[in-house]
Amino acid sequence: MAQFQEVSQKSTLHPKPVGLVLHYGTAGFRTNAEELDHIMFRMGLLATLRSKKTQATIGVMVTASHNPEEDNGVKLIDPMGQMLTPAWEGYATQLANIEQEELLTALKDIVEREAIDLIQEAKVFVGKDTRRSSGKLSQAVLDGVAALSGHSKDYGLVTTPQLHYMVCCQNTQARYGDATLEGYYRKLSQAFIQLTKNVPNRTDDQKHLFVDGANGIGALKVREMEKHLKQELQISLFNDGSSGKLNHQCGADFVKVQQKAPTGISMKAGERCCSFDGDADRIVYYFSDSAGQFHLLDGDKIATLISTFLKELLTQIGLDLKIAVVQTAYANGSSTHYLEDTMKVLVRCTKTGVKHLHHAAQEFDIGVYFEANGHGTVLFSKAAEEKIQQLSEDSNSNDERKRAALLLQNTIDLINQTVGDAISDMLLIEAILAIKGMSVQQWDAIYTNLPNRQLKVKVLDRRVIDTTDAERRAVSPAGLQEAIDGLVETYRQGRSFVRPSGTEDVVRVYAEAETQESADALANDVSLAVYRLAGGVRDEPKP
Ligand code: NG1
Ligand code: ZN
Repeated sequence: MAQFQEVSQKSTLHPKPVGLVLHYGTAGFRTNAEELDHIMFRMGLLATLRSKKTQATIGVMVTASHNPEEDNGVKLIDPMGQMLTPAWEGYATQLANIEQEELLTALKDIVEREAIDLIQEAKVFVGKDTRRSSGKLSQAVLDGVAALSGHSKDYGLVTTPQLHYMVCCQNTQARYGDATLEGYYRKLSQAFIQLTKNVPNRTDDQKHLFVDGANGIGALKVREMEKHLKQELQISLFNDGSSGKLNHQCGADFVKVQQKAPTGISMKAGERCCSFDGDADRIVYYFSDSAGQFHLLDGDKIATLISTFLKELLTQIGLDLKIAVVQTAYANGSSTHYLEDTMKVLVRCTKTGVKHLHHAAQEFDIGVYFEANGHGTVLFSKAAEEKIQQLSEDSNSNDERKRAALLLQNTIDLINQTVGDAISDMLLIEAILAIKGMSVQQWDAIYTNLPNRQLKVKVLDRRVIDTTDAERRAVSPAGLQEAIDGLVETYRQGRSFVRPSGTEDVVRVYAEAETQESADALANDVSLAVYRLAGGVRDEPKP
């Protein structure tokens, strides 16, 4: 095929290190940046094929999210701004691992299997984070697109959710918004200002927020956004990338895992703070109390705040829409109890990985999904959006109903429904706290987290662990689940599960219990069971 001649030539400029094998994992490809040039070129090729197949614009984001600066990675974005369909993840892995001389055959194979018309035009949007390696790697993506005569648009430095948003805007003929950064800032800031404009007596303290930008792209973009917020939100930005290292001792992942404030932020007791991760698709909040104790408000607390707010508005407008919260097994047991028993909200549990949560959330009129680590958003069904819009325009409805419908309407505009978005989530949380007149301490006090612990165990081959029931139970290796059940029974309010990580070569162990000592002990006991029954390597886990 003539179209492949250029691929043949150009691919020699992006050679694959012989023998290197990588998988399109939970969050695309991710590894040391030195090993990624060929992957980027090939993902440019794949995105072009995907664009021809779907007859729509596809996105390619160059980022390694919360990983260290030396790493990089790439994620593909499907037409509606969602993550690449799992059916094509297999092609991505195939293409990534094929040796140089087999590349054309592999491409032809995809073209045939998917019945792709190569004459079809293709368009690919490309974005990158602030890593040193991102410029060169995103150029390799652009080379891949060009090699198959696709058109590309290079957005340069953008957050991951901003690129998802652009792709969705482009493919909905701007019904979702304008596919420009300016359009993104305008849509979100207008919604935020509308939501907060009638809140009485907001003090400067209430308008003030500390933001840890993880020394990454989110810091740059929050600065750009700030101008549009007209002082309705006053941001003190830390870890803005001017001196510190990306994700080093800062960012959402650091704060969540270490359960402590990032370096570089000077916060006084009671002040509201939040941290983004390295590509600004995750956010967590926190504060320290007057006794100096650190309080984390993670994805579970965020989902609780948002779903409570939405449920109250639905009650006010009298719309019977089905709302649900989607979590993973990592959600704190207290959050699940609170949502189900007190809030009477439906809760669903899915496997780890945003695509699973996103998919499950699509089944409801309103699906609020968050991973405990702070990645999440809210999805509204088309029917729900239409009903809410009708009510907000209905001249017969009473003031309270109309006000609630307008609030819901602006809430929909504020949310980036394509994917978790730290900037959009931050504005939504700030708006809800303002409207409810709620302090961060009151938000935190909605429920109390059960003490918990997460550990990692190194094993020879983590694939020996197979799980079921949304990863809450292990079906192999033999005897492991029975061992976990036996251990859990010995702790009050004990719960524990294990699963192979999708992003690191480890088995993750999670445990929660009535006290921190118990949670630590249970996590350690279960780690030991994994070590013994699932082929542990190196030293035995110790308390
Ligand atoms: P793995 O490594 O599969 O546990 C981690 C996070 C996920 C998700 C992905 C992608 C935990 C326990 N796991 O996955 O929630 O965010 O990274 O970034 O936080
Ligand atoms: Zn991220």
